[in-house]
Amino acid sequence: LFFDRPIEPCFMQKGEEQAVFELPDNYYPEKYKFASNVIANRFGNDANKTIPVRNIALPNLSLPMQLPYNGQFSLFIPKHRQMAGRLIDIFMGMRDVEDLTSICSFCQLRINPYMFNYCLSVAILHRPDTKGVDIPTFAQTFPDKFVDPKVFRKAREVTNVVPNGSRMPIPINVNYTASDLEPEQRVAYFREDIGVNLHHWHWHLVYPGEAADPAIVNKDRRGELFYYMHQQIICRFNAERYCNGLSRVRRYNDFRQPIEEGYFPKLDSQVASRAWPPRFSGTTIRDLERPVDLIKIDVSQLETMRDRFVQAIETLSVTLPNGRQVTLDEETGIDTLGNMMESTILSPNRNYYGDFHNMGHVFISFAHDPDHRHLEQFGVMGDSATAMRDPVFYRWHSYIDDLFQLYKYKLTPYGNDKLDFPGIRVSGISVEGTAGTNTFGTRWEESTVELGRGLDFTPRGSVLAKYTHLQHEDFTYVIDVMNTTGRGVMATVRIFMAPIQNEKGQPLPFDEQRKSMIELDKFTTSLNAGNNTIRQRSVDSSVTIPYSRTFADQSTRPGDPGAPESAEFDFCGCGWPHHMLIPKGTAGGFPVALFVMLSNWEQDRIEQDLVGTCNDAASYCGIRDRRYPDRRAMGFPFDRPISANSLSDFLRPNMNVRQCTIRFRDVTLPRQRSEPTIVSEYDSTRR
Ligand code: CUO
Repeated sequence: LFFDRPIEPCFMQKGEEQAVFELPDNYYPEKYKFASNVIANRFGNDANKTIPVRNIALPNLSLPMQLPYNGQFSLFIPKHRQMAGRLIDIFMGMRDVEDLTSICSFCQLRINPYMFNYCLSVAILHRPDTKGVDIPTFAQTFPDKFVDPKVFRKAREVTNVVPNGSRMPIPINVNYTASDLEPEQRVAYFREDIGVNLHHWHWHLVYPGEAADPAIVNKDRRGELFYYMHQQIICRFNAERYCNGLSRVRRYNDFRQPIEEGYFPKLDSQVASRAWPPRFSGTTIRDLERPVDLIKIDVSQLETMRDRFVQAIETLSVTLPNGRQVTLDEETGIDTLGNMMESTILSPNRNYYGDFHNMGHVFISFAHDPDHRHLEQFGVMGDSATAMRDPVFYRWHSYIDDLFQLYKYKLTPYGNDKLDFPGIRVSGISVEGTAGTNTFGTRWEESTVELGRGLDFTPRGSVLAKYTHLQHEDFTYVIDVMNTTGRGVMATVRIFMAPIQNEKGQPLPFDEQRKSMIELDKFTTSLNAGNNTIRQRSVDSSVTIPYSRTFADQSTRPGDPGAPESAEFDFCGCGWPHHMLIPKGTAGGFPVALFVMLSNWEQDRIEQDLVGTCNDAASYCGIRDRRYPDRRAMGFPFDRPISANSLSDFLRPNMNVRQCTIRFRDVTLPRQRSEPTIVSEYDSTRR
């Protein structure tokens, strides 16, 4: 109930077995003092039973309650992070699930719904007694962060007029935020994709930067993963740009210059009853002084943070609060820098290095109202669920990535000891699929998403919406391997793709190409002595999660007919959306290099048990409660400079490359249900 209809009080909704919550008297806020009548009126006799909520000694909620109930919530704003940190703490500290339920039913009526949802999600993810509890995908609870608000007017009409069961899906507008006059619009299908934005929100949910309990933040290599996951987003975005005749994204590195790209999000917050503010083309970020958000910071401070960061890289050492210097070593340097840059509580010296990346988001998101004189909230860059919609997101993160690359350039290129796999030869690679040999086929696809949970104070039932997104035809990698070691061996297979040329058809210099490598898959395989043929399906990618998981619909549950196999699927919402695995390509065929490397698993392996964990999208998301499942640097072998002039010069016998083509067909097909997902009807009584 806490994830359904976020602003509709939990005691007005029916849960399992048609039951309703009965709160202790002191839990009802003033406006709901008449609540016992409400329950009777609303549910009459069909509420079979009431669930009494335990009356507990309420903790001090004054800090999280400072955020206005109908306001916005941003993880990038330090004050909001502190409030959330406190609330997470409270939720984590509850003795058992009954106490947690009790405090939640109190908070749900008083705490900002966005913050409440975030903190409860983090707590459920991390409490031992709530592992495996279902939470609906964020897009169902807050569809207002993902789709054109026109949908909600239609949905209200539909829920009030058309009986449940006869409702037709409502089309969601795509490509509605700008016209063809705006060149950036050509990649709006990527920026505004619901799955892409859900992935980003989920990543930041799984990897919070702040909590009173450091264990929630301190996950294996989380700083490095911050660098790598966002680096991959930039690679993917640049590839999409080349396919659409746009040059690679320009870094936003001069904070005194106007930001050329404007963005008009055309989103409404249903909680705040406000439109998300736009940013006009040519806006320059300004010094911020917003007492309401406890923000007072000058642009020059952002520059100072940047300079200190660069200095740390140049000297390969970090200054600690006590003045001591610590060396950035090859093994953990990137992880430290990731936490310093983001920043998180794991930053070695937050006072000195500041909060560079987060404050960049904040400066940009308040550029339209830096001193709050117009009483405006932040723009889409201020929220991890919406930031990727804005072209400036990629300009900012390109710069962030560039700074990380400064560090990577300091490292010595990998030697043969790291690159070779003696006795193993990759004799051939190819791609097979309906689009043809060595061809990736792409097109548009129409899928449905459930909105019913996100519609407060409307009649119950399913409301489906249709949205159009990129899709590729399924394919299989076929890799021929000769093993001359004379015995069986275990190998890690790494598969990357990179553009060969830019938007003008000019070949990419190798150093740029290796930094443009998109990870497509990584898996372990056993090789027999002699010849082997490895066949790996695109749907099994370690980067992506299936559509059904991106849009996890709780009305199918593990064990139900047509439900996903894994009993853990609810928590595994982090993962690149599978429909975005392959860039769009072009009608004439966009050439890409497909690269495969086999490395010695004995050198890559991490000893751990993976039973019952979400481990199928580990490349960008890691594995819940486990170590990152690969000992090598993320992005290996392309994360460091390479002393070769071309990809073919770089090749070792245990690697191979194949030129492939991405061919786009401008047709829209309904989703083919090769995997179980959408159910036609959403039934709020099933959990
Ligand atoms: Cu994910 Cu800037 O960190 O958005």
